[in-house]
Amino acid sequence: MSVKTLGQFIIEKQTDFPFSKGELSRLLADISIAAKIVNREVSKAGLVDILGETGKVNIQGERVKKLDVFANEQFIAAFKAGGEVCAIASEENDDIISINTDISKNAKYVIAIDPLDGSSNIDVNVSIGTIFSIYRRVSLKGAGVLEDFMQRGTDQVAAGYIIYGSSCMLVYTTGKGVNGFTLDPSIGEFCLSHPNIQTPKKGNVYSINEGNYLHFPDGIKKYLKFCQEEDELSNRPYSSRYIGSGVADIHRNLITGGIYIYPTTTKSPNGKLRLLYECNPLAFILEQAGGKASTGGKRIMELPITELHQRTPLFLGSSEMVDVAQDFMTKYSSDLI
Ligand code: AHM
Ligand code: MG
Repeated sequence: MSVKTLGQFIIEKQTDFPFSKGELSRLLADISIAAKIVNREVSKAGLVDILGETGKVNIQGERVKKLDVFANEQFIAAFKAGGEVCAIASEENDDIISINTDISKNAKYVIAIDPLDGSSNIDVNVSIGTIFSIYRRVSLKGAGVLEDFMQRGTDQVAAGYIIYGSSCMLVYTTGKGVNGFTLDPSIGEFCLSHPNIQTPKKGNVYSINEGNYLHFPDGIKKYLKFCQEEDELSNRPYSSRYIGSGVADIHRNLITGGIYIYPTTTKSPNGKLRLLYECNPLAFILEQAGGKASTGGKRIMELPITELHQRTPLFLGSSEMVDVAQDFMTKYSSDLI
């Protein structure tokens, strides 16, 4: 059986971009290397207690870092060394990190990243992920600036996620479909395992933190009751599946069909998730796979962005399921959309 590695695939696809000089390919390669390093640490996370607790010195004499801090440092180091981006925005950093080195001064791109998403699952051996979003810079040269990130999701050049789960997968799009690669640990390579992913038009899974039920808008409360009703024709009741790691919940729903919702709540009137490095990249992937991404009323990728860590409600998944959930919002919570 022939195996296609991520590296081979990227080189083949470079011809999709006739004026490309290989920078985007190199940036994707940098991401995959950092992902392998993070995966190595994630897979031995449980050993931290044996080797030395966070903040203490381990038996090799190194300080043990929290995994999210470690992941942030690895990705930033990879981007600085690669020289393909002139600025980084990370969930872990209040401000952008501008890069102005000799190798980055002609860089065309900026990258926004959530280095380790699913923070509540990091210490309990449950799948976590990395999400990234790449834009062409709008500033002319030198170090990147905040304005480079103030672009709509529709301006993304590429986006993807890595899931550190029962296996490690990298899924990405450059706007020409979605492809998934699984890390083969025996050869240390991401191998094409899910070519041209298409998400089913509908599924029977809904993913939402129902613990917040009392704080949900009426449209969501009614939609959840609809999901739970018996109806043979539409295969209801749907199954409820919520891990609390967005990447894992959304990856499962991408493959099997389903809907993920993080709505506004009375406690978080703008929702919880961040537009730049969580919602936009996931929206780009879902749309490229034939799904939909909305705020419950508006398309995520068309939202204007004015703040780096801006939040938005998110309805993401199989197109027909997102449509139905939006109908409930229009009918019962039109003031919120
Ligand atoms: P994080 O970036 O702090 O990890 O937050 C994002 C995560 C998503 O991955 C997940 O779907 C959601 O927040 C879970 O939030 P909650 O615990 O409120 O349900
Ligand atoms: Mg996050």
